[in-house]
Amino acid sequence: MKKTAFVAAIALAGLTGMAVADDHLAWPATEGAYVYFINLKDGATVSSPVLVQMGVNGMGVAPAGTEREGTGHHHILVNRAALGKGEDGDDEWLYALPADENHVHYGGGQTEATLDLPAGTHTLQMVFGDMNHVPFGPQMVTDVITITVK
Ligand SMILES: [Cu+2]
Repeated sequence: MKKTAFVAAIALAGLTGMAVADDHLAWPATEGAYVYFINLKDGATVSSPVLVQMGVNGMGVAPAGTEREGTGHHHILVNRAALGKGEDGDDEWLYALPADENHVHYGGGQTEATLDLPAGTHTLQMVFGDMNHVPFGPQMVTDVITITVK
């Protein structure tokens, strides 16, 4: 869907040094908005199921599919690298996030959830996405944190 246009936009941005256009998003992220883990810190030791409270400042939370500018929904990337070039070479920032054990969607508009994780260390990263599950961009993700499940 509109993939050619995205690729062209990237190529143009690369040539001009300008930011990639937002037209792959339903609407752009609100300037100054950000997401954050409310209750988890990098290096924390926790027990499973792991409670995750997800905060967003400057934008609203709405269920997936809700056409309301200035809103989006939370995702957690579990045990995967930060978004970038995917295995197929595509820019992962431009496409809807997959839904699997490494990409958990909170499309109901949840701001709190639990993750069942085995004992050991795990990485988590919050990603805020638009109504179509497309990440809003580097501004709307947290740092990757590492937690230890005891
Ligand atoms: Cu989603």
